[in-house]
Amino acid sequence: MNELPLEITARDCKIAIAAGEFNRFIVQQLVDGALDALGRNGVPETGITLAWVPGAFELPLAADAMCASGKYDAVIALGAVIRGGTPHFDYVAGECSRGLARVGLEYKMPVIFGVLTTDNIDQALERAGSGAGNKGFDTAVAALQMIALLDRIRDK
Ligand code: INI
Repeated sequence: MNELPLEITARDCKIAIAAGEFNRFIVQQLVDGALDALGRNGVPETGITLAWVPGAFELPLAADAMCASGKYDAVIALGAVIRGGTPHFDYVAGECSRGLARVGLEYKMPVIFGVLTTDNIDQALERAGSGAGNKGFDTAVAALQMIALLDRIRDK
């Protein structure tokens, strides 16, 4: 059996982060978590591009442009969609997740889903805490793991 484990390999990675400005007090913590994880894993600041978009609904288009540019090894999409009793939630969260999945498959690149979809602000804050309790941190690790895995599968 040829098993390909989850791993992070040392190579010069270029990472793009698209972040939704809506609920920025939460999303900023996700961005900070992602930057922390990238730094700890040896990605230099010069290898990271951070772009803000108005809200989660705009993340797929930004991710599409980032993938199309050919400049990055992975795209991390960060946002916070909070239900708050409005049907808007379902449209924004649904289109955002569908769009991001489509972009990743279309460009055959890791497009990592770091969008919190919660019922309330407290649940979102819980997932935007420090260290491993931070979804932004986890998404950056996932991005690096997917880069390493695709390198192995594609024999790079
Ligand atoms: N955008 C979010 O990122 N989170 C939300 O919770 C949210 N809600 O609840 O409305 C939200 N709406 C804005 C949306 O993403 C677009 O930016 C806007 O509709 C313009 O296209």
